[in-house]
Order: sequence, then structure tokens, then C-alpha cells
Amino acid sequence: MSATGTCEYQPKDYKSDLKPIWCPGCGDFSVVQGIYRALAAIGRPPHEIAFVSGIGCSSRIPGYTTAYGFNSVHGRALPIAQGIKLANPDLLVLAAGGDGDGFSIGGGHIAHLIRRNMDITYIVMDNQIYGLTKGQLSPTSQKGRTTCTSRYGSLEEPVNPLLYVLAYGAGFVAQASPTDLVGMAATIEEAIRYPGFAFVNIQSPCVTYGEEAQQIKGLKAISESLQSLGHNPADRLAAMDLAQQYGNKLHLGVFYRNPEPPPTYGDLVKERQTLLSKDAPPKERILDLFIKK
Ligand SMILES: Cc1ncc(C[n+]2csc(CCOP(=O)(O)OP(=O)(O)O)c2C)c(N)n1
Ligand code: SF4
Repeated sequence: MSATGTCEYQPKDYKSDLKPIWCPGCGDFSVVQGIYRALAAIGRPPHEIAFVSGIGCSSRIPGYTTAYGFNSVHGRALPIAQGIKLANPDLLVLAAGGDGDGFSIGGGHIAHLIRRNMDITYIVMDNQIYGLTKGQLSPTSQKGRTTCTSRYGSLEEPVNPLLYVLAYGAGFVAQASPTDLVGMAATIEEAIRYPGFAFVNIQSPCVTYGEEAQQIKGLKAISESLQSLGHNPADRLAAMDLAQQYGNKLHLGVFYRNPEPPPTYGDLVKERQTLLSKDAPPKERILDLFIKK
């Protein structure tokens, strides 16, 4: 408790007793540190936070925090997070997982959370590989990449996660990396503060199955801060232009922040409930509304 009577939280308050079992050097260690720092800066107590993930190495992350956590089903972090948020609008809801979880099996969900402007922050640990299942191609693997499932090299173009969410109209789109932990924490904090769907793509190296160029040294060599480029985060088309360089350049910071965020789906649902509650039939007659007379 501070002198002013308010609770102040430290990053350690969001760290659980569970010891991470990631490979030594995995980028996800930095990501969880960035999340602790961002949550401490936001200052919500852990019991007011729900953290949902899918399945994958990266999806273990909620267990390493003191927030309510759900390491759920492969590709289904977003619909579960959405249900939690709608049923408990006052909770701060985070979702996280890998590039496979988010853009392969779960890729169909993102568009719908974006068009509803669900007030959820979605963090993808993009390592361009399926880590947990031991190194198969993922949707963000580079064309030509050889893995155990592509012995002669991948024939497919990678998904561009940044363009994907920008094209669907996401109101907040950013990128971070363990090469800049302070910047990563600040970016996650900003994403959480955005009133609506916020997406943060984090280039998080897989030291076991990832390529040399995607390790810390390689990432540093191609990283560039969007702020130092003078990028205006209110300019969506400029953000899309920069996002096209995904895979060649590692732009760090906020690509796009909608200066006039639309209402969230939660706000609209509440409004509709208030409007209809005046003439609402008793609960036991609710099905009558759907029966054709
Ligand atoms: C429905 C279903 N299909 C496939 C799997 C197997 N599986 C588990 S994790 C995973 C991919 C992991 O890759 P990613 O999501 O990128 O996370 P990472 O492990 O790299 O962090 C797959 C295919 C599963 N658990 N459930
Ligand atoms: S396999 Fe890769 S992603 Fe999974 S814990 Fe190890 S380094 Fe991290």
C-alpha cells in the first residue's frame, strides 16, 4: 500500500511459483518478463486479470503468472477469452499463444474479435515454427524453409500477421521482440490500455528449432524502431506499407493505433441489454421470442 492509500504492484507480484519448463534461452522467457512489467505498470490486481492461451510452448505462459489462467485448446484462445470478457466485463482479459495457434488452426477467429472490437489484448509469440511438437512448418515459416515436415524446403509463402490484422481493421497493432525488453513491456502496456482489440506480434526466438537468422543476433541486425523512423501510428496506410516488410525488417513499436476507437462489443451489448430490459419478458418466457406465431 502506498502513502496515498493506493495499491502499487511490482512485476514480481504477477510471477507465479510455477517454474517455466521452456528450453534455456527460449525467447518466451523475455516475453513473460515483459508481461509482468506491463501488468505492474497497469496496476490491476492479479485477481482482476484473466489470461487465456491455446496449446504450444508459448501457450504455457498464463501458468507463469498470478492472473486467473486457462491453458485451453489449440487455436481456441480467442473465442474462450471473448466468452470470459463478455460474461465478466470488468476483468482485464489477455490472450496469448504461438504463430501456429493464432494463424493456423485459430486463424479464423481473429477477424471476428477485430470486427467486434473486443476489449482483449492478444499477444502472439511468433517463432516461425511449431515448437511444442518439435519443429514442423508453421504459417509464418519462410518459403524454402527446411524442417522435419518440409525436407526439400517449404513451397508456401508465409502469412504476414501484421498485414493480416491491419487488413481486418484492428485498432491497435504493434510488434516487439526480446531484443528490447523495455520497449516490449511499454508496447504491451500500451496495447492493454487501448480500449478494444489490441494485437502485439512478438518475434520470440525458438532456440531449439528456430533458424539462425531468427535468433537474437539475427533479429538485432534487422530491427528498427518505428519511432526513430518518424512513423505516425495514426496513419493506417503507412502502417500497412511498413508491415509489408515483415520477414525482412523487424520494426519495433506501434504500427497503428486508431485515434478514434469505436465502441467495444461489450459496450454495445450492455447498451442493448439496457434498452431491451424495460420490455423484457420474464426469463421463463424468453424462448417465446424465437417461436414463430
Ligand atoms: C486440435 C489440435 N491439433 C494439433 C495439436 C498438436 N499441437 C500442439 S501445439 C501445436 C503447434 C505449436 O506451435 P505454435 O502454436 O506456433 O506454438 P509454439 O509451440 O511454437 O510456441 C500443435 C500442432 C493439438 N494439441 N490440438
Ligand atoms: S522448443 Fe522452442 S519455443 Fe519451445 S520452449 Fe524450446 S526454444 Fe522455446
